[in-house]
Amino acid sequence: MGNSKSGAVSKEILEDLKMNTKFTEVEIVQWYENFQKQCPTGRISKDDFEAIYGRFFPDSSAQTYAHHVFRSFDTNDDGTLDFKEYIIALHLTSTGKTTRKLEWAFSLFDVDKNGYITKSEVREICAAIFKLIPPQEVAKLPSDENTADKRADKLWSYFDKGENDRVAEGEFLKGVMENDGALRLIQYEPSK
Ligand SMILES: [Ca+2]
Ligand SMILES: [Ca+2]
Repeated sequence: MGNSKSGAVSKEILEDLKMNTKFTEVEIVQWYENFQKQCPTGRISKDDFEAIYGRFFPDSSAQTYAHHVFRSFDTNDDGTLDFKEYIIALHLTSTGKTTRKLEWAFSLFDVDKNGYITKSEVREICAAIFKLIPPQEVAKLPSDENTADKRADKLWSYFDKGENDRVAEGEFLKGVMENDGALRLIQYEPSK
């Protein structure tokens, strides 16, 4: 029990984060201090997370997507993000086309966490992604991806599966790594 109020990030978490992210010790320590200031309880609730996320998408609705992102980061399923979950989240969403990022994308699409992605899960996440896209950008999308369902159909076609089949993690990673089109459709990056 002793030093739990010391305010420093624990050695165990520090080592773990240094190993699992590209962040340096100095960065991690700094973020921990910020995290503690903004979040004295040491936990981010789902509502807080959705509010933070929403600020990045002022012209669209980020709540549904943020809900799924939160679920994918809350790895211990306790309904809050602790510092470690938060930093892993930052890391995964700020890096490029890495295997870890794609593994995270898989967990985002695997809504019921059963280790497989179904077409209906793809539809659900595509609908959430679609709400992130401001209307003026939707108007410019190609005709085969300008609705959530069309986007889901197009993305699903890269995995070469039937409507009722399911996609395992390895198949998902392979499909996305081998097809830039699929990589583009699993995410939405604001255009500026
Ligand atoms: Ca958690
Ligand atoms: Ca699933």
